[in-house]
Amino acid sequence: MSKIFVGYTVKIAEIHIYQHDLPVVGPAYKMSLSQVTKLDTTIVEVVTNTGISGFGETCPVGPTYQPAHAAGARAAIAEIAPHLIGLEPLTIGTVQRRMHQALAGHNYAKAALDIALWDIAGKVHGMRVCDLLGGAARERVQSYYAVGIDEPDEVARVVRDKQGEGFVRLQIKVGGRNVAQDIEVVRKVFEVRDPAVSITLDANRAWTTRDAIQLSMACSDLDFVMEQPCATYDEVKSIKSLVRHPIYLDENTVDLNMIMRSIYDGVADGFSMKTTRVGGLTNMRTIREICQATNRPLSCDDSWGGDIIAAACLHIGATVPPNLSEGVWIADPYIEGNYDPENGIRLKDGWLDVPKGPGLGIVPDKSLWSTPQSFA
Ligand code: 0XW
Ligand code: MG
Repeated sequence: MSKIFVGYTVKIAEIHIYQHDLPVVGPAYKMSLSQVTKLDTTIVEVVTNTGISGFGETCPVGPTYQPAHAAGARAAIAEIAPHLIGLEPLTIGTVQRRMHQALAGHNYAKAALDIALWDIAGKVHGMRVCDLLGGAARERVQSYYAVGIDEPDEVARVVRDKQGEGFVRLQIKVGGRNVAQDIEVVRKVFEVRDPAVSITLDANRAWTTRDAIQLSMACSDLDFVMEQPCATYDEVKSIKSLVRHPIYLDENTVDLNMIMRSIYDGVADGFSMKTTRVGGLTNMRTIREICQATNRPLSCDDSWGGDIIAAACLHIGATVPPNLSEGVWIADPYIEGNYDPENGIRLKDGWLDVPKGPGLGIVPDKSLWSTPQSFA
């Protein structure tokens, strides 16, 4: 039985589901197969009988980045929520099992609830989520900037600007056009890039195996990582021995099974890991351990979202051993404002400070969000 202080059993009393719009500041955010101008985020609040509430968030970057969409997240959470009322939020495994009994799949929706449970646990114990997850390896974690699809000169300009701001890693979006144009972009990028800055090319599934092999051969003198070059795991596996560059998987890594398989097949040299895709912080903690045991670098990201998901990614990201950390991506440079004006997660010179408060360390202004759909 989970108790706080004087023998009080913590129980889930209410669950609220909020919606909020996060417009992209400036031009559309462009990836190989999609572009977005406004994102629809979902926030859950899990209220306990103690007065302590936990928050979670999930925000697919549009409906085609992965098999996930904003209305789907809310529908899935609404399906699960009634089954969780009365459970003890500190027994996260028990709540997880009940979630799986209530609904198969939909990890990206369950993730928001899982994050809220960790927030509650932190607040109940007076500890930060990163410390509950094993302890922060450092108090400042590098982020990375994703440079959208554009013309070679414009991509090179952004690379110059962002490395000047202090980013130590840049992700360049490629794919969705003739591979000769991608090769031109890559060459331009390496004309201006500071050798201390690491470069990843993210095709977001768009290259054919032919494109990936051609680009890798044409740029064999340049040091970059290729992220999610092709659509399916089998395609990526088929090019692994033919390309000259390390491969990180992103969209293909939907669960722990796939992650382990990609390591033991020798396909994944590392991961661009999305917290909501894999079901939240509980599974991210396991993935961190798998990556540590097999020496695979990983980033702790999500596809989009505000302070709550950013804080969740930062807390788990802070626990990754620095030699294996590829940083924490957050949407801060592309969105305006914070849910928590004081403790909200903001980039400083390409780096992120781990929040100091209990739980996720975010005290959101709920008045920013829609009227919730509530369960009690
Ligand atoms: C750069 N990200 C982490 C954020 C975008 O939404 C997509 C993503 C990726 O690596 O694919
Ligand atoms: Mg990616």
